[in-house]
Amino acid sequence: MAILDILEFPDPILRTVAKPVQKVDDKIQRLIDNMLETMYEAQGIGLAATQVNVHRQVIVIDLSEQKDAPLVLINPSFEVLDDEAFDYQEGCLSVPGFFEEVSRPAHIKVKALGRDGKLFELVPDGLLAVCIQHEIDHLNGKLFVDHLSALKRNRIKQKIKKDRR
Ligand code: GNR
Ligand code: NI
Repeated sequence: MAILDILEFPDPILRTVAKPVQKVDDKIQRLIDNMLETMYEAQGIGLAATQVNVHRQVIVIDLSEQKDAPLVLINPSFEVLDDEAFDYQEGCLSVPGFFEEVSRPAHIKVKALGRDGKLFELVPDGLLAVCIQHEIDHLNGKLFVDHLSALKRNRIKQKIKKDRR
């Protein structure tokens, strides 16, 4: 397995829209293993392929304490079940060091393929619903900072640029 480099905001590559996976083959299995290793090493609770510069619809998540319950979503889609919102202080491995409250639909129904290539459905709530929406945003070239005001987003961009100097 391998640790992959994680792209960081405001890298324009993070704006790439991922394509669906056509076949859950050995190459995708290797990508999943490498994404899981990268996510665990970075101590994240989720990772989208976009963040490691692979523009296919693959997400890994693990919310467990023991880091022994990986969830893999390939070609994910979701529908919003009601109009309740859930506010959560979000962070992102591609925007390191910044945490801001984002409001998202609280209740969703998710469809995806697992790493076995089989379609499954999930009705997550709480942090899992937040995390799945955060990761699907990545596959669409979107970041949590896009949900903030332009003022907040630009402040984060300037701070990151300043810190890199
Ligand atoms: O590790 C992560 N923590 C997190 C916290 C609140 C909301 C979303 C997340 S996902 C993030 C890992 C990441 O950047 N995934 O894309
Ligand atoms: Ni993220």
